[in-house]
Amino acid sequence: MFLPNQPQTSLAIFCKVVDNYGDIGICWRLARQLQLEHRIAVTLWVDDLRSFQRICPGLAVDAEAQEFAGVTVRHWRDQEGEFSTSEVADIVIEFFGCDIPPRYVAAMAERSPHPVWINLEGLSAEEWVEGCHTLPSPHPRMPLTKYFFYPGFTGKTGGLLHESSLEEERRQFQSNPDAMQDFLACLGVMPSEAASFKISLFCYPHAPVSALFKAWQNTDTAVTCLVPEGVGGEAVKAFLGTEAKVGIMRTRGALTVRVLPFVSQPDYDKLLWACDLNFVRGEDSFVRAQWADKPFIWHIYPQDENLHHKKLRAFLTRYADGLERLHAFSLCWNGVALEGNDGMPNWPSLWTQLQGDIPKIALKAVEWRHQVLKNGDLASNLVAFADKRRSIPEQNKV
Ligand code: TRH
Repeated sequence: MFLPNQPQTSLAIFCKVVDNYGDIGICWRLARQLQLEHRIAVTLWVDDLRSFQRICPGLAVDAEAQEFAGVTVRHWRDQEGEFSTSEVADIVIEFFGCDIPPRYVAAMAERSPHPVWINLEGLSAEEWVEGCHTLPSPHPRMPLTKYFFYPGFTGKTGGLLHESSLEEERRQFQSNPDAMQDFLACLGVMPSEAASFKISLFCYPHAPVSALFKAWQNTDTAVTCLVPEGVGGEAVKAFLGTEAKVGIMRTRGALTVRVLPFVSQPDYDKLLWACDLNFVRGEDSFVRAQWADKPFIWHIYPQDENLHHKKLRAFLTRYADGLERLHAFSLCWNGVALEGNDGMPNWPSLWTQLQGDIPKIALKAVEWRHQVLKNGDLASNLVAFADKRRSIPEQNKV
């Protein structure tokens, strides 16, 4: 909550890029929203500026500190930094339980009042999340308590990242065919491709892309698949018959595949809004697809012992209830064998059935967005939680 006569709240986010772009994608989105909508002075500590620059083209990769879009971005080089209590923020967020520098934690313990310390966890639709959301975890040696904060799909979680201007921006864009056509044209998409059934493809390397391309190639509906450079690996290269560089495209049968550049996050939203079906992955693009009012297929981030299959099923149970064909297609896309059918998936049939349900799935997409937004957005819920903790006198804090 921002009150004009109060000193500006400070907040630090520590982000360790595990791999890919989701960690920094989520932290960057959160940092910008906290600064813009909650007037919080945000410092974002990131270890891998090169990954960051991929989704934020204007960022310098060799700067120790830089101001970018109202956020102070600090290069988190190692665990050796020295920190004074005055450098410690009012609210400290560690993303995905990354280990923040020990001397920063020590300064947190010396600072009065102690900062609100939050561990922002990954997104899951599993039931257990509700029981863990905002649980306190007292530090074993210092007078500090860390709180677990879980994003989620219900009112008993922290909700999902969603900027207050997003709906209006999307509505304006989707109600303006010229704007959509111009946007796609800027990415090199030809009018004939823009007029076809457009699919954006963002998945992990192990996705069964070749099999799906074959199914799309042999249908009677013209399909244009827009794939960011570096995604879809060998399958895209094989279809194109050459290196999958930006601007390369090829048509075989009913399928045209075009390689796009990796674009900024706001432009990636526009791509999702302009397409008819979106294949997304991980966490952030998965959430952005849920705000696009378009059907989407999720490629979940793989985990050992197929732990991710449980997460996938938990989400499909909530989202694809009554949409059996979406459910079946999503399981096969993630390598989960369908009940009683442990052979290779029949992609032409899976695609034909999914295609037949697109109108129904599109209606569900709109309904789902309204349902999830009722829980409030992650940034606002997190600020409200932190404000509540800060209003409790030190001696009464857990
Ligand atoms: O890149 P990811 O696979 O990141 C993953 C997941 O977040 C996963 O949950 C996490 O455990 C793992 O990292 C370590 O997928 P994700 O989450 O969709 O993040 C991609 C980001 O890239 C997202 O913010 C959207 C952004 N993006 C662009 O900005 N421009 C683009 O052109 C594309 C394709 C993506």
